[in-house]
Amino acid sequence: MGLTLAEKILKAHTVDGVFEKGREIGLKIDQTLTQDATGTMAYIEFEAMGIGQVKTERSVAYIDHNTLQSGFENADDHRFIASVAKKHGIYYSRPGNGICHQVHLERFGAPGKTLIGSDSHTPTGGGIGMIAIGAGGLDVAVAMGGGAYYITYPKIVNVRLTGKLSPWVSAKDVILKLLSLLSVKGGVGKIIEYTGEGVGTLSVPERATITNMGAELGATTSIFPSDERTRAFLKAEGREDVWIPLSADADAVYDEEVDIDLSSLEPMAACPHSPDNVKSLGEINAEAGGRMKIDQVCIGSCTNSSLADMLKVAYILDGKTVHPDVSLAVSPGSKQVLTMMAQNGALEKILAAGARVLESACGPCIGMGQSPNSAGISLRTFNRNFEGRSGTKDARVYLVSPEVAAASAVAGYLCDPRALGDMPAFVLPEQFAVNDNMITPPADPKDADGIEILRGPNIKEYPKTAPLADHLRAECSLKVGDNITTDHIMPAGAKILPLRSNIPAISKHCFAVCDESFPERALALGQSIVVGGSNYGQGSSREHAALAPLYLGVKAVIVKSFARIHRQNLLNAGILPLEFVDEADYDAVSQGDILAVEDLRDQVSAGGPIVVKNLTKGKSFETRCELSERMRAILLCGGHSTTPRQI
Ligand code: MIC
Ligand code: SF4
Repeated sequence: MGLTLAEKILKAHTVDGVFEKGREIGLKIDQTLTQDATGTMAYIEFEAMGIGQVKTERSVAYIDHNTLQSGFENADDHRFIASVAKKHGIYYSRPGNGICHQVHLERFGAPGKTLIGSDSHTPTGGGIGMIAIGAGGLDVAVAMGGGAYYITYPKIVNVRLTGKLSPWVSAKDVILKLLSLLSVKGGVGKIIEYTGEGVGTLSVPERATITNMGAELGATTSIFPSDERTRAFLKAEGREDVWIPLSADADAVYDEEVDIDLSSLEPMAACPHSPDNVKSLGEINAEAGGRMKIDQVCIGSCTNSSLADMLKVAYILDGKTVHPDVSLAVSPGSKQVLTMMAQNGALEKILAAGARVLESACGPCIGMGQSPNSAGISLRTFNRNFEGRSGTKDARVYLVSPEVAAASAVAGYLCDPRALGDMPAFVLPEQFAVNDNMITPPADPKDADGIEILRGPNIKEYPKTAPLADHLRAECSLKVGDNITTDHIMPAGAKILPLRSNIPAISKHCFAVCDESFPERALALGQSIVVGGSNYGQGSSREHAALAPLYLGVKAVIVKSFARIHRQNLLNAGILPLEFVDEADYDAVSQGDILAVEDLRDQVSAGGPIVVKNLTKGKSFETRCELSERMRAILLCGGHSTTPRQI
């Protein structure tokens, strides 16, 4: 039986476990990446392992998230990460060089390789045929130390692309279509593999937009074949030598099939507050009484900030002025993109139209500035529109393509770019403006001992964990609903992100979006349990969404279902992740109920259902905690953090 492309790469990298569907497999990781908002913790964890030089083929530390330096904290973190990188064999991409996923695609990604990154949009690398997976910082630290990265052998979904995108319809519309079909939990436990003759019509940046936002499906990762278009992209980057052709076997067997005819797609938008709340522009305008007036447009982020995107934006803005009621921000994805825009005149057109050009970084996407006005309507080319993420609690964020964003910025309302008429061919240069002067190579290993790690006063230790107790008796300190994101659990934004290296301080903001009194209540209780609905923990890879609850004494989280990375982060932190066997039992638990689990260690070891008693209601219910032998051992001893050398 033939293999899918994803299976070929997974098989070639399986170093532990049995290569069978549904079983846990340990993967050899060729490359890692970190960014600064998750990186400090990851490197604190890496340092605790006592390993000298990283054992990967290539590890890169990017500075792209915490670039607004309104205090010493972010700059201190950058300095810390730079010093760790220099000492331990890690390449360091300096602030200003660009967003990790964009730069990694340009400068380091290679078909057939495995990559894990402490950021959920690491699957961007699937655009050039990598198996690129988002993970918690601790898992990335283990991989840097040469340890395997464990996943459950996923289901493989074949998304067959036929036809060709119509003018002004974009790669963003392909992934929005898929989100409308599969939803934000439709990809959990799955790899999305793209096949079919439509693949060849898409350039690498377009493919990367699609694999990037596969994260919003909850998928383990997404992948495109490596073909002549991949080769042309790598050649333009001066890296043709890493190109290899890769595709699925003709007789590959997939678990699910989805057909998308590219020619049938139209421009769409994901409406507030979820990336799968997808509607056509016509529907949205009709709901708004004809035309939806807008306040802000932001173009950029790791989803849509390539040169190809910026060329389209420049063309649409050429000779026009941004509507007087609209603020337009543009953040090119990398120094390379910005340089080429400066060289070919695209930047001048964008500036002349009145755009506010920002540095090449995550910026508004993570609430680092550019928060919209009160109840403002913001069109963004980003990948997430969760409530409050923009920094304005009552803002309404719509996710759109760069084409829709630019056309609307000029019109002042949500606008269909197809009204622009004929679309010129946007041709990418054969040679990109390669200049790696902002990527600092590590020191020679023989000089590593002499390199001092520069630790600022805001950088605190990893919180303490403890072996799993025999009995648990604790109050339900918070009950939340379905699709709770890590932006709910541990919000980001310009005010909170500088606390990423200081768990006691950042914990004060835990669950602030849902209930501002939670941190105080949880601390006062000493230990407690959180109850939630389905797809709990969707969104980012931030392990802070597990470490803050750990610090606040959360011992277990009981939900209908978990998102993959967050569940793993809870396990790594020694917090028990339980799922209701019968989802109806969710309704029978109230905040304030006292819950108890007896013989917890024995029940976890036995691997069967775990019985939770609701002492307040006088009822019991069953939960499940499916774990491999390896993970069970880790959980029993209190999570990965107490066993950092166990790799
Ligand atoms: C995000 O887009 O939510 C982030 C910020 O990039 C996160 C990582 C983080 O919280 O630092 C992610 O996607 O993993
Ligand atoms: Fe940065 Fe936004 Fe991409 Fe996250 S989604 S890596 S914040 S650009």
